[in-house]
Amino acid sequence: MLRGIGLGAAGLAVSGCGPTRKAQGKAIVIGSGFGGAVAALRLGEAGFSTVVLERGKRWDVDEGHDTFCTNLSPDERSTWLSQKTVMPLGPTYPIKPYVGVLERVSLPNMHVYRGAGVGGGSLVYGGMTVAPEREFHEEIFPAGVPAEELETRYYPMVKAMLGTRVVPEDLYNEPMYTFARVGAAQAQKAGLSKRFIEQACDWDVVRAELRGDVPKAASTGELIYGANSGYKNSLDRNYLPRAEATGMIEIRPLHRVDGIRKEGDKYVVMVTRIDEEGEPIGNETLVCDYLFLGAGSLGTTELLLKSREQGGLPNLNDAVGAGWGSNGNAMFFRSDLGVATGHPQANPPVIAIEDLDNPILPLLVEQAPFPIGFEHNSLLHLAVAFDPQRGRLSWNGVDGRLTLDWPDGGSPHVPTAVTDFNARLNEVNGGKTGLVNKLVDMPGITNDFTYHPLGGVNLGEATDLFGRVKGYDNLFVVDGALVPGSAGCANPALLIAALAERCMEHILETDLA
Ligand code: FAE
Repeated sequence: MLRGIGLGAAGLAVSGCGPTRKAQGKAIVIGSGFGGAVAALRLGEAGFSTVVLERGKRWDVDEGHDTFCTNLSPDERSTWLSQKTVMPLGPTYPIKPYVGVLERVSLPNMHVYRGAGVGGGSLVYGGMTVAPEREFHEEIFPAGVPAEELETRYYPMVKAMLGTRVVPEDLYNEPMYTFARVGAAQAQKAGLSKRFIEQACDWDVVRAELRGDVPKAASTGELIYGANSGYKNSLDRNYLPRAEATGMIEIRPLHRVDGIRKEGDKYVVMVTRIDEEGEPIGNETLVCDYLFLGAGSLGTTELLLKSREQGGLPNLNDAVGAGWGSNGNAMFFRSDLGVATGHPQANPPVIAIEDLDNPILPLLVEQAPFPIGFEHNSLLHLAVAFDPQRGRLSWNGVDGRLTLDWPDGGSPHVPTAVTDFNARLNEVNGGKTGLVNKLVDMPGITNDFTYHPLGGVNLGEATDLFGRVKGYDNLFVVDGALVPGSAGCANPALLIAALAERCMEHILETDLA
């Protein structure tokens, strides 16, 4: 049975300044990343007229293949509303403020990178689709979130939608993956094993790049600012178009949510419409019966904390903001390897080195490319540590911004674990930590950043075991804010989407039935 269809049936109303429009629907989803896209599709399939509010713009790859800018020549399309480009490593460039795809949020002692646009983090992500180790899952989640349920039902569901596959052998053996093969061989020499990572990647497009049928992107290392060849199976190519195809979902880009208020049994959502320079061009006030937060770990936590402080959601409990983690991210080079690691170097990353018995912290060390246009005889790694460090996010009403308590210098455990890993690899292969030459100066281990912000509205603490926010009916969290600070030596997108699938299935069967 279809529910909530028809003009006015769903109780969405609009008021405010600037051009106004009449909106219909019963549910609102805030954000169009992994959690938001899953919620949108499942609401649409269930017949709920739903509006998805997304602060960023659409980034459709078309036949012009000029949707995104490149790593080596970044322009304003790279970065969310900033005077300069952002990147954890390497030079930055002046740009004019624009609603670009990648944002860096600088909190005390921690820079958080996140995507912006229709598709959220999937526009900028590496497509690495990794499930948490079973033993780590059990440490992270309360007993009512069984690993087995995710492994048997929801991970396969998400992987099928994202079209994940490990790198085909012909492509792995191309010169562009020399760095991955060198990394794997050096790990093996140190007694560690490599793992092929499933990728949300259309490998036929990568082959088309090599034939010259489409412009190069994967094969020249494009990833973090988007990919013009269309090799990435981002959410705007699977979940979101399928959601729109239900006829029940309207995605509104360039709609930034500023606050939420409970009024009677409805939710009032305050929205600012922005132009491509980020300037406000109108306000809207939307009203709905069911509200799904998918604005990401920082975005969702911020909206809840701010709305509590401003009186819109006074009943939120004290767990909101607690238990935030960086998923143990660290980036580092091993250089002076005395061996060619290849140029150009391709994305997406295809292998990881398992160091799960590291004496300090379990590590999954991903072999990333460093595509800077010349041979540099080094390897760039992204480590994902099973790190117990947690911080608390809070809303600073005086400055009107989110803040975080996080140790100066970052989590103390992660660099120690990485140093131990490096020592073992360098001992048998040669090489040193860091990369310094006349063109590049990147010493040491970088761990004052994360690509994987997690938590803030943790499952079982700020919500129940299905994302229902404690203190409120019909208010749900479906994104990375639910994950208690770590994805268990795994990149988090698969876990986030799988949890969203689980929450949506349960919520649709019970609360929205
Ligand atoms: P997310 O995807 O961030 O979506 C939130 C959406 O909400 C965004 O589109 C925002 O623009 C929007 N939004 C935020 N605030 C508002 C607001 N106030 N009003 C309206 N809209 C709003 O959240 N993960 C992997 O598993 N594998 C990888 O290979 C990988 N690589 C990555 C590489 C980079 C450079 C980065 C930055 C991240 C990477 N990640 C990867 C992490 C992954 O992208 C991230 O965990 C998920 O995207 C988080 O999903 P959420 O649904 O929580």
